[in-house]
Amino acid sequence: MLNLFEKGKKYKEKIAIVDEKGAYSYENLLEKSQEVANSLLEKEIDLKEKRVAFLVSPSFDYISIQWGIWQAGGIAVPLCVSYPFPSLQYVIEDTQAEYLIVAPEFEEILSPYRKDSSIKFIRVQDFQASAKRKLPEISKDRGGMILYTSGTTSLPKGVLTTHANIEAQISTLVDAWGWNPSDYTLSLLPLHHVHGIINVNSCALWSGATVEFLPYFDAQAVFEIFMKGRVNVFMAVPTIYFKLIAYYDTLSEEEQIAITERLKTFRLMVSGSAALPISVMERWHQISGHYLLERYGMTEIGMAISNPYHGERRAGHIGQALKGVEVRLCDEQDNEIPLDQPGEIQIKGPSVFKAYWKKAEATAKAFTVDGWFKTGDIAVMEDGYFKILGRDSIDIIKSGGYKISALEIEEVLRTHSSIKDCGVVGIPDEEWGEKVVAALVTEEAIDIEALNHWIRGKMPAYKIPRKYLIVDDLPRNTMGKVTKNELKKLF
Ligand code: MLC
Ligand code: AMP
Repeated sequence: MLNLFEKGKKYKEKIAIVDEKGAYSYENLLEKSQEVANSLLEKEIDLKEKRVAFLVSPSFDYISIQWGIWQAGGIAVPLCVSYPFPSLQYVIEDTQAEYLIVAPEFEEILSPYRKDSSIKFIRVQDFQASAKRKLPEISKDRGGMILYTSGTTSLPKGVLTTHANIEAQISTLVDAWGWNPSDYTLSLLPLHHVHGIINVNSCALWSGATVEFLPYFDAQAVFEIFMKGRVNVFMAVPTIYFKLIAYYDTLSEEEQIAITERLKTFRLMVSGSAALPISVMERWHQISGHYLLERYGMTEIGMAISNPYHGERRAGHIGQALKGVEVRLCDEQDNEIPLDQPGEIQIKGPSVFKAYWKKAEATAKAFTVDGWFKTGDIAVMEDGYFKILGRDSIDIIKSGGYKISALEIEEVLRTHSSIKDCGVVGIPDEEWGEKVVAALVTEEAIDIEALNHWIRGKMPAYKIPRKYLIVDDLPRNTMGKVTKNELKKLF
C-alpha cells in the first residue's frame, strides 16, 4: 500500500486541497477516498488490479478518486479532459477498464458507456458516506496506474507503473527538492500525465503541503493566485513560462513590480517536460529573481536527471542523476560509452515502469538485455551537467510539453477521402518548443477549414497540425522512404 495515505494521517487537520468548491483537510481527503474505495469494492475484498478509468477535472474529487482506486487495489487510469470521444474510447478499451467514474460535466461525452454491460458506469455524485470497512493489503509490486504516452508506434501505449514505482518517483523528488509541510503549490497541468500527477500533486500530498487547483491554464488567473500570497512552489512546462512572460510584459510597471516582489518569496520554481530555452530562463530570472530548476523525466521513469536544488542551475542543461536513479550513455549497440561522448540516455532504478500495458514486444524492445530502459533521448555530459542534444526518432514531437507521434497523426490523415499521402513533422517554435505541421498529397482541392474540423473530432486539439502544405509529392530517398528532414525544410 502506498505510503501516501499513511503520511496523510500525520497531517489530518492541515489543508490538503483547495479547489473551486472549497478547502479540504487531509482528514477530508482520507475519508472521501475511503468512501470511494468502499463503493468500488461493494462486496469484494480487493479489486485485484482491475482497471478503473476516471474522467474528472483537476479537483478534490479527482484526488479522492485516485486515492480511492489505489486503496481498493485497482489500477487508476486517468482520462484526459480535453479528449474527443474516439481518444477516450481507445484508452478505456485498451485498458479493458471495468469501471468508469465520470464527473457531471463529462456524462454526455461518455454516455455511450452508460448501457455497456461490460463496464460499471459510476457518477461522481453517487459516492456516498458509508460504514468504514477494512481495505485490502496491497503489495507494492502490484500495478497502480496506467498513463498513455505516444511513441514510435502509431497508437499511444499504456505505461503501467507499480505502487513501488510510484512511491520511488515521489520520494526521490521530495528529498531532492526539499518538499515540506509548509509548501503550497499551484496545480494547473493536465492530470493524465506524470508531471502534474507525480511532481506536483503527489509530492505535495506526500509532504503534508497544500495543492491549489486551477483546472485550466490562464496567465492572468495564475498571477492572481500568486498575488494572494500563498503559493511558494511552482512547476510548469516551458510553454507556460513563455506565456506567463508574454502576459507579464503587457502589465503596467506598478503591477510588474508587485508581481516581482511576490515571486521573489517563492521557495522553488521548476521547468520540465521539454527543453527550457535559455532566453526563457534568463527573462524569468529578471522577472522573478529565480533561476528555474530544469529537470528531465519521462512517463516511463518519472524524473531521472535534475539540476541541483542547492547549487548552480545551468541554463541549457538538465543536471545530474537523481538519487536512486542510475544513468548511463550508450551507443547504438547499447554499449556504455564515456559520458563526454553523445549517446542515448539509459536508465535503471526503482522508479522505472513495469511494462507497456499488454504490449510484451514493445516492452522487450524498450529495455536492453541487461535491463536498462532505453529513453531514445540523446545527451552528453559537459562539466558535470547532462545536456540533451536531441531524440533518436524524428517521429516524436514535443509541443507545449505534450509528446505527440507524427505517425499517429499521419494514420488519421490518411483515412480522409481526399488525402492520398501525407507526412507530419515538428518544426522549431519559440513558444511551443515544436509545432506540428503536415504536408499533404491530395486527390482533389481540399478545404483546410473543413479538414481541421474533421480531424478535431478524431484527436485532441493539441495533436492537430497547426499548418498544412499541399505538395505534389513527398520528398523521398532512393528506397522510396519519406525523408522527414527534407520535409521539415519545406516549412
Ligand atoms: C494547446 N494547444 C496546443 C497545445 N496545447 N498546440 C500545440 N501543442 C500543445 N501542447 C492549442 C490548442 O489546441 C488551441 O488551439 C491553442 O493552442 C490554445 O489552446 P489553449 O488550450 O488555450 O492553450 P493553453 O491552455 O494555453 O495550453 C497550453 C499549455 C498546454 C502549455 C497549458 O499545452 C499544457 O497544459 N501543456 C502541458 C502538457 C504536460 O503536462 N506535459 C507533461 C507530459 S509528462 P485552437 O486552434 O483550438 O485555438 C512528461 C514527462 C516530464 O513530459 O518530463 O514531465
Ligand atoms: P513524455 O513521454 O510525455 O513523458 O515525455 C518525455 C520526454 O520529454 C523525454 O523523453 C524528453 O524527450 C522530453 N523531456 C522531458 N524533460 C525534458 C527537458 N528538461 N529537456 C528536454 N527534453 C525533455
